[in-house]
Amino acid sequence: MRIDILTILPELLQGPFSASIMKRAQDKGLAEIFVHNIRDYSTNKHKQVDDYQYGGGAGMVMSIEPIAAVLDKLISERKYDEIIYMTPDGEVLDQKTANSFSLYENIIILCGHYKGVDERIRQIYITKEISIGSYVLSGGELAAAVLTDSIVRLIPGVLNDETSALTDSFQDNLLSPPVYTRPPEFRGYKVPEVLLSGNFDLIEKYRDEEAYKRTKERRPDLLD
Ligand code: 6GU
Repeated sequence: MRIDILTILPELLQGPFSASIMKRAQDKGLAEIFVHNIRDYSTNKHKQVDDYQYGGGAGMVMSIEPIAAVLDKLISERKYDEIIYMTPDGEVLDQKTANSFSLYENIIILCGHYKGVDERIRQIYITKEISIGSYVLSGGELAAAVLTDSIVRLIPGVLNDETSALTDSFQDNLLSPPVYTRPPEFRGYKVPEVLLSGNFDLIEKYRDEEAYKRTKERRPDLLD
């Protein structure tokens, strides 16, 4: 899968993709992530990428032309399954959306800043608008990294048995059960007996029950 990310702050996106699972996915050739600096496409002599908003009011708006220039170049090179705009007024990301995006061949992710992008970019190019929750971030970059991580880990071959996505929280609309490792007792707190029993039927039953209990207590909305 190929993911092209458009941003005015490429340095914000270097860390998240250079370690752990996202790095492994790229090293294995299962994901290709390209970060494009929108500023490189500005024809303005000051490399300006934003401007005052029509109608007045505080806050700058990201200009059409440099964004359109990157998008036109990418679109002319290959077919994209989705052109996603990261914005707090988008559809809130969930596991179902991540699952469906992970089946795509090529996607573009546009990161917004300031007051956002000129509305016509959204009208002309954008096929999906995604938010990562009901709070405001300074820009779309961290949200784009979250979205990319949620997708890349689902690409077949990225995770091994130990990190399998099948047992993730949310994959079956349930939160994960509690987990333990050695020692069997710490400051009087004991690992539940059943997990030490070696009886895998009982262990599976315990985990199913705990997952359900936890979901009912913390996220009853997932059970609806
Ligand atoms: Cl996608 N962008 C920004 N700037 N803030 C957000 C967000 C996105 N999702 C939640 N908050």
